[in-house]
Amino acid sequence: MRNTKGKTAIVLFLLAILSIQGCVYIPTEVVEKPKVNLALGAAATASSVYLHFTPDRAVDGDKEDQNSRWLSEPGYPQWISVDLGQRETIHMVALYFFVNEHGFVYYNTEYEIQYSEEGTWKTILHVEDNQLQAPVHSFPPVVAQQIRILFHKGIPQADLVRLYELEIY
Ligand SMILES: [Ca+2]
Repeated sequence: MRNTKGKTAIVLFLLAILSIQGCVYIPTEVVEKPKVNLALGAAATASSVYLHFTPDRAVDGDKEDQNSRWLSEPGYPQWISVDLGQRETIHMVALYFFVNEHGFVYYNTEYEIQYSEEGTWKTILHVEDNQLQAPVHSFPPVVAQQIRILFHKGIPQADLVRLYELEIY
């Protein structure tokens, strides 16, 4: 009888430890798991570069510093391409267009999200009427290593591409 009580006490004690660990551990592991931005720090190239605003500045994770953006030369089309280093399954692209100190957004209205397959660019999504500073585009999963955004048009003030950041999920 005393042994049974002792075993019960030990089991309850272990359950208590497990439940405490569960309370502490599970929320950090399961809840709010951050999404992995595959473009972050990836190799980026572009159709053109204005001044020192190179395309790597659009994959550095900074969406606020005015120096942390890619600028193309004026005129369209323009593109930015990212090499993910290996084939990845992607289903989402987020863009962050430049906002000046007065809150004016220099956004592009028409662009294509593309991936490279056997040396050919294929279009995943053709966006024609964007009006957002930070559009997020979801699409059926695609397996790819090279992703490109091909810009066709912007608002009149966006005579060149001004892109703070490109994220790929
Ligand atoms: Ca940036």
